[in-house]
Amino acid sequence: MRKWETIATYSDILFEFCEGVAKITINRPQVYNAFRPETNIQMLEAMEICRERSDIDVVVLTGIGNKAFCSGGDQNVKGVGGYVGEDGVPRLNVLDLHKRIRELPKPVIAMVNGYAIGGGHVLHVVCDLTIASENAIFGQTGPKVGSFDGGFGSSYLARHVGQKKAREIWFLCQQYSAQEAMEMGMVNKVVPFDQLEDTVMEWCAIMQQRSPLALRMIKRSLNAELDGQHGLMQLAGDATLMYYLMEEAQEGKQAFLEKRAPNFKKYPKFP
Ligand code: 2NE
Repeated sequence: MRKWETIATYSDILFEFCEGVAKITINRPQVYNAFRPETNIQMLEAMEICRERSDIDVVVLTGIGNKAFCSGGDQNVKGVGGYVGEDGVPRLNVLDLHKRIRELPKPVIAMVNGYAIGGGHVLHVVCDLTIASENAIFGQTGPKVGSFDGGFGSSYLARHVGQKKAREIWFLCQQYSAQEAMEMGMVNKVVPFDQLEDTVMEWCAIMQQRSPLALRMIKRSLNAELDGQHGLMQLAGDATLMYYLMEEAQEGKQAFLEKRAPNFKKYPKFP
């Protein structure tokens, strides 16, 4: 039996920890785990904790129950200019969550346990890996319900499935089985529902044996190809982190503090 410990308590999500894995579960079953602004604010806060806590190696994103991973934006609170939170302000803050998932220097797995529809489909697309149960259903609804995601939800999707298929998914707004989604290249693995969490945890355990810094750098590198200057900045930031870990960088700082000329000659140059 796996024992999940609560990291923090929220109204819209569960945020739990087990064996180096943080699990964020959208907990709004009455609306098939649709998100409202508060849901995204809570997920953003949880992601920040995942970033800071060095005992968290991998993050899993899922939805409560066996019906839905996430059905996108909560249509009950969609107003003019975005989804309206309890503060009365319309927001599209799920885009901040997309950025946070891509920026997190740790793998994020979408554990898709049912419908991944609309903005819920985009959420799984943005994650690094997707493992789905056999009952999962994938699709976009934007043009059917008066919305679209022209960001990662389309451009990154096209990197997964190709331009023609991405246009089909968005233009027709049809639904696809987990098997079809895997054949298209947007899902890594499909398993029976009762094996979903075990399989996700097995994949997490494998990644936990790998070098965290190597995983971080490969995530940054794969993102950089699509994310332009922002992606390069993230990759370069990590290159700087690695440089700071070297004696050569320490010598520069030390020489400054000791008011002497730095001696960089003693460090090897690689071809
Ligand atoms: C998910 C889907 C296909 C399920 O269909 P079905 O027939 O199995 O269930 P049903 O009865 O439609 O849904 C069950 C309950 O969940 C609520 C429904 O209203 C229903 O409630 P009750 O009638 O039982 O009280 N529900 C489901 N999705 C909801 C939602 N998104 N907001 C509020 N309540 C929801 C089917 O339910 C469906 O198609 N849902 C709508 C999906 C959708 O259009 N989402 C928004 C897309 S736009 C978006 O997410 C977005 C974007 O495009 C760009 C940026 C940000 C967000």
